Amino acid sequence: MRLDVVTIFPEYLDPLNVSLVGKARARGRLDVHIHDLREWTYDRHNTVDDTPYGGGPGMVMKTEPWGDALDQVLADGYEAGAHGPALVVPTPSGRPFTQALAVELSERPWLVFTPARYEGIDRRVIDEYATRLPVYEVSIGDYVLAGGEAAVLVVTEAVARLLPGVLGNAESHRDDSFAPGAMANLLEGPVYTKPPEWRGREIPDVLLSGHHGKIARWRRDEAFRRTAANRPDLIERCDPASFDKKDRETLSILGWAPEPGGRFWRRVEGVEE
Ligand code: JB8
Repeated sequence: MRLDVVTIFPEYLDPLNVSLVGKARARGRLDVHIHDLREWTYDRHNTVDDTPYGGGPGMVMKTEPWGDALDQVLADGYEAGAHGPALVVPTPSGRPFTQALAVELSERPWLVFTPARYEGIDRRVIDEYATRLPVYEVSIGDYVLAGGEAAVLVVTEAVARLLPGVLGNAESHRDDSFAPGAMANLLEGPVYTKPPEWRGREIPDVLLSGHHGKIARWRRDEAFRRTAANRPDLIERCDPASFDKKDRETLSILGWAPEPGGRFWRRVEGVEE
């Protein structure tokens, strides 16, 4: 896979040389090209922003540097033999970045990222390139960053670990909490390793029992406990047909009950029934 990133902070992308993504590059699975947007400015101050039409706070990134940069990045990529580019635009107004979208992006041969600063990029740039290639406007979560570079790191790591030959067998992704087909899309429970006692804290007995059935049951119960506490939306979204008798008991203890349609809702806390 080829990745291009156009940014006014190229150093922000230095972490792409490290760890899993760095290894994917070293192994030739990932071909990363970082570009400084200011190379496509022609005034003394290397201006990339201007005031917003219609007024309002902040600044907007100008059309011309982005247009010239993307034209050249695309031309150079095609020249180098790349094909099938898609544009990935981090923005708090984008569609949520999910594991399903990571899988979709990992199946593309070439991603071009355009992390912005200020109030974002003049809309005409996105509209122009959307006539030439697929555009993914993505948000990595419901909070506001100062710019899109950190989102590029997040998306790249989520995508790179899905590429063939990047993850070893030991760290295979079948069991990821959000992988399609993971344990009913529940969060994962706690994990433990040696030593068996640390600061007076022991390992749950069941994990030392060697009883694989009981271990699987315990892990599933713990997954429900955590999901109910941290992500009740995931329980409500679950197909109740995927719950067995013990799951229903666990959910009931945690305050959940099936509604007439079968989906589970949490009983309201602090209300005497
Ligand atoms: C300027 O929070 B975010 C995000 C925030 C941004 C830009 C891009 C993404 C550009 N602020 O996902």
